Amino acid sequence: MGCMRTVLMITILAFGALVQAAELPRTSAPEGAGVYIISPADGAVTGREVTVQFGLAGMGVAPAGVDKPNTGHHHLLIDVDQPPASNQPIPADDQHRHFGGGQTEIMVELEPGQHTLQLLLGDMNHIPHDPPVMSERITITVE
Ligand SMILES: [Cu+2]
Repeated sequence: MGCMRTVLMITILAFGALVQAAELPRTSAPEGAGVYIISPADGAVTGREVTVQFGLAGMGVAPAGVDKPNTGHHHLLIDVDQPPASNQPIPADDQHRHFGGGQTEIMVELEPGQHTLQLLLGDMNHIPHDPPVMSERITITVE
């Protein structure tokens, strides 16, 4: 058991070094930039089809791949406990949804129960800005 833990620790340390070595250039975010969920409200009780409206202050929305200063595109993190690494492209899966078309409102279908929602802006390459532009994490109950 102790041995397994040591191996795990070494693996984690090695992975950390690898990630650092592969660090990608980041796009800086202007001071005071912020992203927030307009709707639903924190603590809201909703149906299974949830319309999420994205708010952005101090920056503009641009589709993925568009190189324009002080812009980015939205990513919705669903039930994500640990925000993704800030020096790597944001993963793309059911829990990390990309809106590379520049969408500012979307509809998601969620299973009944409690869910958390959080927004994270990404640059043209899907990498979080420096510093990351991330919203508060809200909790909703889907009935
Ligand atoms: Cu993206």
